[in-house]
Amino acid sequence: MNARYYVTTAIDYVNNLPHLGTAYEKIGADCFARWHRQKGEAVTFLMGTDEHSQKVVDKAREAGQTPKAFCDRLAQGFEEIWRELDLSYDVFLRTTEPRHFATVKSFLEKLHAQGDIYPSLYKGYYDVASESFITERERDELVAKGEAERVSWVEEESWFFKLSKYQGALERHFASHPDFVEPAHWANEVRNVLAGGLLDVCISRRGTTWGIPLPFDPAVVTYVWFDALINYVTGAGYADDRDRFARTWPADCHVIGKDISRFHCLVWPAMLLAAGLELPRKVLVHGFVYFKGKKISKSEGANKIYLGPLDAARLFGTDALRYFLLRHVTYGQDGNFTWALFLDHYDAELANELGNLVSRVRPLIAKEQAGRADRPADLEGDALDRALAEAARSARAECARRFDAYEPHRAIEAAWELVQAANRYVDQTQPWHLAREASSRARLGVVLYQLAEATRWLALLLAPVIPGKAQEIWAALGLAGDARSLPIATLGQWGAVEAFVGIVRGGAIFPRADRASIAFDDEGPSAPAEPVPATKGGGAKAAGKGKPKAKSDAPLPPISVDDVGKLELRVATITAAHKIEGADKLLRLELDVGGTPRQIVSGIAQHYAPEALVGAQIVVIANLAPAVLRGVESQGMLLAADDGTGVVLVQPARAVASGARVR
Ligand code: ME8
Repeated sequence: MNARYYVTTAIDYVNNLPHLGTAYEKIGADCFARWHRQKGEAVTFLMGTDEHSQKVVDKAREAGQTPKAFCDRLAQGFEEIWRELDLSYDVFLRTTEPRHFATVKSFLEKLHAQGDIYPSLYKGYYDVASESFITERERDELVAKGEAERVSWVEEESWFFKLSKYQGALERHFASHPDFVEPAHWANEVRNVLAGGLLDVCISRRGTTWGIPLPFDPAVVTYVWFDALINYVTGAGYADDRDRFARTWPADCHVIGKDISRFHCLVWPAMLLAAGLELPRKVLVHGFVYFKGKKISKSEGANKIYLGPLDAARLFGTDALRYFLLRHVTYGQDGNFTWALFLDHYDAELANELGNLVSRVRPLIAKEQAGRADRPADLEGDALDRALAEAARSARAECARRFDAYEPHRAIEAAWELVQAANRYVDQTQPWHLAREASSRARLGVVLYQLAEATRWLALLLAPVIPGKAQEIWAALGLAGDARSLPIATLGQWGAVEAFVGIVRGGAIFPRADRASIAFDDEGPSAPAEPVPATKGGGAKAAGKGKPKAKSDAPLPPISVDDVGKLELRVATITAAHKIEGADKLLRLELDVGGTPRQIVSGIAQHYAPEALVGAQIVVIANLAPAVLRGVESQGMLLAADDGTGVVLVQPARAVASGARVR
């Protein structure tokens, strides 16, 4: 068995905050890292940010910031979102860190000294969106798609890496390592590119200071991809901890998206060969997640169909989102997210199957056996009992096989066989009937123990996928330790636990989704558009594409007094106000609305400084269904007026008690 395991994700460009697609990649890698930790391996899980892109320079200029200040803000936003998604990375690397500069410098010096880097004129196209030097044909394709503005003509004295020199070595590596790139269809694609012959690649950019200077020509900086790929060795300790590097490198698995496979499967291995380092054991290519069949991209994200990964996670729990993506996007293929799909699977599988199992087992043990389930002497004495134990053993073996094979969707399906077997067992044994007769109490004891045992197995089998809920289930069974860090071997034999004790009734682990409380339209939860009345002309734009109606000053049709009665308007006192990372117009306000704290997100950032708002009283619509704006839940909406000269909060004329009703 491999005693160590090093897994990496692509490092994200920081031109915008993460979206559902980038989150999907990290959740997959996190699942693999957690699985290998469960197996008892010493895992290093690396993530990070790719900061030396041209887009950062452009975006920072727009924001009136230095590129570094811009990156600092975004990198922090990335980490906050990753933590919310329960990503268990061990190292987070930013390419602007000194340890990375040191690694890149040492790579460049070695390759230059041995003649693998040489000067020449680059004459060709550059695509800013993908940060790639592109061919004339690729440029024509972008022009045909109406995306000509992405491309610029570049003619500059540059430095080239002798990629072509490694053609033969790469061919031999692919031939002798059939599993180097997976799934197979991606390996074929890369092999075809290789068969077409590799050309040397430009690795420098002139005319900018944003990047890592070439040690042998400090007037130019390293091309962002050459810099970014090296992150995988920096993250293993190449520059700052050689012992750790020796223990960690080579990577066992680079997890990447399908659009960047050539860089990872051809350019990067050639760079490593040139540097005299071992090649990664595997490049695992995943498909794209689309939202309602459309591509989600960061540049689009900000104002078009942005679906922050936290929209689903915040509303239904991080684990619900992780579960959906890992089970319902076949690994290696493209997948689709719609709210309808997500909610249907949430209800059918998490609430009605897994959640229901726990909700059946716990109260019965709490009520009928004072929270205890003791291992019976005749465990597996009955055909039904044996079938359940057998289902657990095969789920465990199959989960292991599928996680090892990077097929999380199949691992979850295997665990689900056990969920369904356990629910069937409840139906067949009818424990609530057994509880009625004194003569069947012994049988009840066996049945409830078997069910607790099946649930225990499920908690650990599913811990790489739904770590938080796995621990909730584990604790609900009165078990010690943390399911998120226990080895899978903790399961032991079927019946390893002598007694489950301290089981209480508890609430639902996955409460059914309350669809009525959130107005979904499959363009994201229909958040209240930013509650700033429209300024003339600007309102429609501010309301955003795809949102139902632009705000307008036109009079509205009359409403009845009953309609007015549906609005719960209350006075609120602002207790704190914060800017929201990456959203120039939004503030997050913490409110006291008569005792219950709540928060709202409001589009008043350009009109009020956060510190000036603390202590102010405002009027809020308190019964508005919650919505998520830029990943932050808004529990209501404030009232504000706009007469064209600016936005003014509607406020009571004198101090009133927080929570007072406004009629
Ligand atoms: O490519 N679905 O960064 P990035 C699934 N900085 N995955 C997606 C996706 C989607 N809709 N959209 C993007 C870069 N991705 C470089 C990587 S690594 C040395 C440098 C994936 O922010 C994408 O394929 O554009 C990539 O693996 C990752 O998200 C980061 O994309």
